[in-house]
Amino acid sequence: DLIAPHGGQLKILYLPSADAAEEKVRAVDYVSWDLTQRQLCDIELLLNGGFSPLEGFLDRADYERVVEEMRLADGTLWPIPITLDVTREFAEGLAVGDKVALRDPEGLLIAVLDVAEIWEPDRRAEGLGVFGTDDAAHPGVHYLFHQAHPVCLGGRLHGLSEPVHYDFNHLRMTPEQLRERFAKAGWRRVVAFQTRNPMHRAHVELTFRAAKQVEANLLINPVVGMTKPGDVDHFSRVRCYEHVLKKYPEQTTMLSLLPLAMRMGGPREAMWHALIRKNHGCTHFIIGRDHAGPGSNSNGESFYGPYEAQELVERYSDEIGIEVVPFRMMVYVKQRAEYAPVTEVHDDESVLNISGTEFRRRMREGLEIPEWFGYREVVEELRRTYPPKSKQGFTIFFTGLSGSGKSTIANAVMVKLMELGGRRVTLLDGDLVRKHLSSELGFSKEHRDLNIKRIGFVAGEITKNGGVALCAPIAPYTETRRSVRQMVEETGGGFLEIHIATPLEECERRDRKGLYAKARAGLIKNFTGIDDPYEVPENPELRIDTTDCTPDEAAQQIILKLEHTGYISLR
Ligand code: PPS
Repeated sequence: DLIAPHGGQLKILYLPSADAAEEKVRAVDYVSWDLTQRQLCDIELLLNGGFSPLEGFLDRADYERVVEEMRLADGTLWPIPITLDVTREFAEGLAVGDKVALRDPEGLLIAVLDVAEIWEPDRRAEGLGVFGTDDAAHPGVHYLFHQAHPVCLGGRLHGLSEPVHYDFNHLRMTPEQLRERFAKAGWRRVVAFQTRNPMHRAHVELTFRAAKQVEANLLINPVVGMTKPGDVDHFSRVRCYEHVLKKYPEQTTMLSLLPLAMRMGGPREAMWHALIRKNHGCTHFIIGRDHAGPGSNSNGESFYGPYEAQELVERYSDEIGIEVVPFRMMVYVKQRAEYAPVTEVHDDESVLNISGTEFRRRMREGLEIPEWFGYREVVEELRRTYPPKSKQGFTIFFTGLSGSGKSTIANAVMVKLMELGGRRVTLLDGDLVRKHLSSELGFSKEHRDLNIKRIGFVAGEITKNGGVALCAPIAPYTETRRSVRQMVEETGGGFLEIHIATPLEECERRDRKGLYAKARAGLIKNFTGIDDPYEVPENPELRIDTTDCTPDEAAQQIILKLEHTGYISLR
């Protein structure tokens, strides 16, 4: 017999197919709510029994007791509030007793909610109760204060269709499916390992030891719903887990993905994780150092102690029904050439460790990752996702007056990059853009901004896909240039602003296109530098005055800058 779910019974909330078909027809007349990304994760685990014994989104009485005492109104242990938050406008059109059609972003009808209560949560009290803080540096608190909607709908759920996934479907198992797999495999004791990070040798050592210690089989159960902002994307991680799975003795270990939206709630979240794994048929749950840790608060201190999660869950060990396997941090002991819990290292031994920050730095700079730290296949997989700077895309954004030499230099840089090879380069010269992207625009402030933002969008796409975008518009406004920088940097690629600082007198003396003469004569209005402003960049990556330097020299300076910053390697 497998372990009983939390509350005794697996609460699967899907309607039988005939009822579901009828309800789908009736639901045409219900008001619809488009589920947010977090709600979509929550509802998947509500409907498939992952959150048993919950039968819907919490009402106020449940919510308040969960926040204050970690219990539902009926006394059942439950650490994290699962609520359906909606906008005030949406709630105003509703009454208790109404039905709401809950849809995914594509409009697919996932479930119907019987509205039993419409109420307003106290987000500060929730932060303090659930996370122990109202500091918005905590990602869970930040979500409550800045992303969550102000009104909650409590009530029972009736599931109609499973949330759709297109990725790794063979690895996504519901509590029912996992329980079936365990039963078939004859696994009676299963220890679950929760993770939101790529797994390296230390993780494999830890899980392997945990499984041996409690004489259980192992379930690697990574979260693929929502994790901490900035984490490695789940696509890359799952490919890593698939490599890691092969490191365990055959038939001992399974991999299943959990569509959970994490709150980074430390101790309470650890308790939640344990209950969810119990619902999935696991008998044991590993809690290591800083479980579901949210990082540091506004004063740079940890929100929770490194083993606070273990302590909390152990306090409730009688009640939670799944056994916790606490683990100290694993470190590599040089003399023994193996991993050990930090508490088992002798005074005369030295340990090796690479922090997450150091690991990311090495990846970024294309440096070596030692064999003792990471499996070769995993490191290679991560290198595909995080190529070194010399393989990442970047944007060079030239700005300067008309006739300052932007296009000429951009062209020279393009040719030099092509000479080096290995990079795809796109030139978004001012005139080219005005011909192909912005032909309907003039030179008002609004039109110039629109023009620059279009350039920024295209440059961002090119950069994201590993290419080089060379932009050469006048871009006279600081604020607009800043927003382009942001657009490009958000893609993870590089951004270099280069001010071609040739003075107005020199540009006007050259007057290649004869435009300055026309502007002076009043034939062209709002000409930059004459009767329209140019805001000089304060901190460009490079400033070049072409009065006494040739385009070739200017381009050479830029190439050297790229080499210094690591985006190209001249060998
Ligand atoms: S902006 O402000 O960044 O949107 O300008 P941009 O797209 O770079 O276009 C500048 C080119 O358009 C020609 N031109 C003018 N420039 C400035 N002000 C006015 N009123 C104007 N009218 C036409 C000019 O040739 C600019 O080309 P470059 O290559 O900069 O000399």
